[in-house]
Amino acid sequence: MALIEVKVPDIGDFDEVAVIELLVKVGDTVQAEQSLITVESDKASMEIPSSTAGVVKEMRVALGDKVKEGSVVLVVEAADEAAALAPAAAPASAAPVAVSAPAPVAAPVAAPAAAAGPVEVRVPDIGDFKDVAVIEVFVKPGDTVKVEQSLITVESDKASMEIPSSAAGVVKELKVQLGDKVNIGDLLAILEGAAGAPAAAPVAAAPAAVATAAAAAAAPVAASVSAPVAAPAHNPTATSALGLPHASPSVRKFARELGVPLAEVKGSGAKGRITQEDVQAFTQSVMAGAIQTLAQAAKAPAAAAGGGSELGLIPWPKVDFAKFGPIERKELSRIKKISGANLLRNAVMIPAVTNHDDADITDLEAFRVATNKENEKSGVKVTMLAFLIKACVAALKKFPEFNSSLDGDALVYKQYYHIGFAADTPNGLVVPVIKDADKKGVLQISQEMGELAKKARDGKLGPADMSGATFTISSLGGIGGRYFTPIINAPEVAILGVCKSQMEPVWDGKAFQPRLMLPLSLTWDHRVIDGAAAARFNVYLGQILADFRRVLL
Ligand code: CAO
Repeated sequence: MALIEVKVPDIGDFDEVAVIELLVKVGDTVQAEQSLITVESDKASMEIPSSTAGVVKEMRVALGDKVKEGSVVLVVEAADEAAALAPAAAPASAAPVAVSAPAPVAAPVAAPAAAAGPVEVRVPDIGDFKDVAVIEVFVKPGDTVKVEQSLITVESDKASMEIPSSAAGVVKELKVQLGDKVNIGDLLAILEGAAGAPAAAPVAAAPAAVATAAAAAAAPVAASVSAPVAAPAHNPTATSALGLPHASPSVRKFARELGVPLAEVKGSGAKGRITQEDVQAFTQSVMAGAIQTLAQAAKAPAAAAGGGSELGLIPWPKVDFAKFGPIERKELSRIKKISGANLLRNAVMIPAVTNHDDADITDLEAFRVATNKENEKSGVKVTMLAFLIKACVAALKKFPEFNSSLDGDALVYKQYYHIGFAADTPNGLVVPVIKDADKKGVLQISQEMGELAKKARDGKLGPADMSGATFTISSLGGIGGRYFTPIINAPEVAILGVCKSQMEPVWDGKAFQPRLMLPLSLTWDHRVIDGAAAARFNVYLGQILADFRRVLL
């Protein structure tokens, strides 16, 4: 087994570049062409691949080291003799990925020289890689650019580089936009008024050639081998003006996939370089901050009424309504302020979905009417809502996750069935709770509901009357409508909306029959419940309402 020194290949005529990432460590098995380290200049970064396959025996570079062509990166125990021979025979084969040996002399750049007319700026020879993506565009039509000023950044999965202008002038037309894929020779921009551009401008054919005209002219091939890395440090205006965040191509790619703006990420690496961990930490902090913001917005009643800046939204429109006609201004009731803040939090924080269905309550309504007739003297009116509460309890028992609450990463299954019902009062919406509905009959529930609804209307409900619900029903049946999308009453995970029943023709397989159909709208928390479970819940609820004997099964 031969020990092979893997060296930095020919990366152009620049002196030294900094090692900004170590991608392997001692003991790792590497493949030929696998990236070993990332190096970076002020204009570009690139990954240096291995010239051979084998096991890493020794690292010869550390973060922050400066390397140049010929510097030993690491020592590899070659996988086999053939592989061991390869790099010895051709060390330069490990040219930095994607920037191998572009030849500026071949670059099809229109020579701007001192031309006064339109000048075409094209993608220079950027090596043997194709279809690189434009990830940054620094100029726009109307901008005045100098020779060597960066126009765009392109990026492959292994390297990113800025493409400088080969001429000076005013950008008349920009021929690329973000996301475009470009290749050598593609037209980038048309410049006008290029008079005064340096006569030596053709050397800008390759990005590296911006180093110096004289140097490039003297040693064109070497100068352009690692074109972007060879880009000069003597273009500080462009760099600082652009303020590009320092990050390797893979980190840039990672950030782009997550939609993280690198400019806002604080780098923890050498000289503020952004690492993958920094991008991850940024994402986590943004998520945590967003959730906290939502919670704060929900807590503060004022946020419910306006603002929106807490959520990064545009401000609430401020309109002088009196301009359009007479108005009267009334403060929101205390209940409306409190319920508004809760509704906002629940609407924003719960990934809620609503399923709509119909239940055939023809027989149930006939039974309810008959029961009320029999009990006329008792003074207790049996309501449809009381039957719905009993039916829901049966469905909650069959589908226990609907009777649960989220607690961090756990689900708390409640073994009691306290059912809240939305009650409309002159001061706003309140939700009194029927406790232990599973242990009570429809008559008792009807009676308690009547009492609680009266207390609600009189503004006499206490906290105990409104706490502990495991599931809520919101019935608009006495009013009208077909379906609606109720908002879950957190920390519950589902709510049933009920609208007005009506006679409908229902096909029984032979003929249409007039049936009393009750519209149901079940809203559920998708973090806890799946769509199929919600559909099953509704179907089962409908079956029970159609025939309560099913509860006994
Ligand atoms: N379909 C058809 N008719 C219905 C019905 C339904 N689903 N539900 C009730 N009705 C009828 C009843 O038969 C009754 O008619 P009669 O007066 O002819 O007997 C009438 O509507 C009133 O019904 P009820 O006395 O049984 O009252 P209720 O149970 O429907 O409602 C309560 C009680 C407290 C829920 C109700 O007063 C209320 O506040 N509803 C509004 C709830 C609400 O605001 N929800 C929205 C929340 S989201 O903003």
